[in-house]
Amino acid sequence: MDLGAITKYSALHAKPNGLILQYGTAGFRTKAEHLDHVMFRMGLLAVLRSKQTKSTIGVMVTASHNPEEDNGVKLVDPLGEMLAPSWEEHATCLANAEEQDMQRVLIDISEKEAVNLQQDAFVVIGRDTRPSSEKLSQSVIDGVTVLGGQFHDYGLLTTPQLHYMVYCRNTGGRYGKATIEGYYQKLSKAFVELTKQASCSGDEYRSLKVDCANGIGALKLREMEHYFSQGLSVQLFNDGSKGKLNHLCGADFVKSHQKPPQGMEIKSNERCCSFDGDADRIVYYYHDADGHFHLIDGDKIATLISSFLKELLVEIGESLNIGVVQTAYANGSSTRYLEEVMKVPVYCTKTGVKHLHHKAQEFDIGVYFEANGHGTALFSTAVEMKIKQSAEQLEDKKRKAAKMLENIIDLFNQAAGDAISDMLVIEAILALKGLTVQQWDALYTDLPNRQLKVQVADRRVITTTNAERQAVTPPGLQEAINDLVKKYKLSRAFVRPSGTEDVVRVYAEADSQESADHLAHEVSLAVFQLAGGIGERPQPGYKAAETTHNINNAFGPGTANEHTVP
Ligand code: 16G
Ligand code: MG
Repeated sequence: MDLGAITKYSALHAKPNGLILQYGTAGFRTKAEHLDHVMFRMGLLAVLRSKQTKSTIGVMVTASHNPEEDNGVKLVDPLGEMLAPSWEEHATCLANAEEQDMQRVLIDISEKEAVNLQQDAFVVIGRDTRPSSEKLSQSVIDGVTVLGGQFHDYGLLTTPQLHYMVYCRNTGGRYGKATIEGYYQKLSKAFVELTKQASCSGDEYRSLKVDCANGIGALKLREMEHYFSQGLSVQLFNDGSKGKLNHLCGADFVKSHQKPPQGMEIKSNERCCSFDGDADRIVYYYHDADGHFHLIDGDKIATLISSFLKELLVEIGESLNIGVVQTAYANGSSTRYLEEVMKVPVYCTKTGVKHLHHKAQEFDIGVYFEANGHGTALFSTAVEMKIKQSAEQLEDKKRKAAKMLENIIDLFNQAAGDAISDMLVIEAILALKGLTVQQWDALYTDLPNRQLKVQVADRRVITTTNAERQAVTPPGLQEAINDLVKKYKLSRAFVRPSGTEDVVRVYAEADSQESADHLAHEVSLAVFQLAGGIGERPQPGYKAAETTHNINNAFGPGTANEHTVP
């Protein structure tokens, strides 16, 4: 390590005084102007991680669904997964080190992690379309270079595309070619093969409106469109030519506001979807004949996908172990449908993609989705081999199903949840099953639910267990929630400190919207009283007229607590 050079270059990427940041569920995220030093330092850290794992490491510059002025960075581990937890701590430590402590912190990390500094390092970098991203990714490159690492800058990429590149590079090309064409070709080939077998070929099945959040998804979908146009025609909205990134559009907006994005005309029963700003989340929606808006969230996406996979396995005659992974935010109706109707086992993990991804790896086939639209399906190597063999050996009908499954496996981005890949999977399944968007939506009816936020002096006083479904501290809170839940039918409620905002989140679900609203309000009051609430006491406030059919995981804007659906 050339400590002199590190000190010299680090001073060119100086840390603002007093700024403390934490590597959270999705890396570092804050105002872009505060991130130059973090980018440089993450370049350094990526080199150490690469040396330690003897693998290519990814660095993605994005702040996903945050406003355009923000930015962020996250590191991608060798198999395309999120950075290991012990390294998240190193990232936080390094990002917050004062200039004079930089050398010591770097040496500490290298010693703790037994990094062989003589080892070569390779880092790949991607960025979203934010105005600040190009300069910030240059700072990452500075960090990589100072520590003697090699790099490849992919430039503009969606987050899941960068995960894909890392995965391809570290598996010797077995997963795919680590180029943007490689990605387009792999997914499009699988998609076109699949949709060729669909008997319904009317326009209704083959056209889709896509809201791209004015982000990177628009650029990449436009580049990719002609590869799969034989099977699907996409009409892009919020493509970045006019509007601001994530402003009044995108998956996060649609999900939390329960309404269509600005700039998209929707005719009744037209199938529409929204990506978020870095295209790793997707939700679907439509307007019914009466003009009512219907959201189809991650829970229903997981249901469609896992039901289809299960049906294929039955046709092939394989009894593989398939599991669906959700979080506590999954609507109770989706869990019941999967367990009782589809007979698929369902597991619950803490919020945050890495927890779901990790759990899904335990199955032959693991499908995971958060209600907010983050998710994908993972297939074990043994399953991939088995299905490949079956696609060649079995008799006709079974072979057809095996071939379909083989293509579906190729169509999923198994490195990370991916809006483009998920969209193509969903479109292929709808076409193959001849399902309209309404029929898909009608698989089950969501239980009415409500989310609120409560402000407390220190949200860390709330600790949870059982995948965030039960509060351990403060004392008495869980007992209070239990007593409140008993008052309503089909009810459930939980609270957890947010990992991205300084609030406590409250979720409640019950047999009617009125009951869900009451329960959420009462639980908010319990949090306010027992967990050190600050500001105005939570007020009751939902009127029937203000509710919508499918309030789910609505992390809308709001302060002390939310009373209206914005
Ligand atoms: C982050 C997570 C997302 C989770 C959300 C919860 C990743 C890539 N993203 O955006 O999965 O749903 O945080 O936010 O892991 P909250 O802790 O504020 O409720
Ligand atoms: Mg995102």
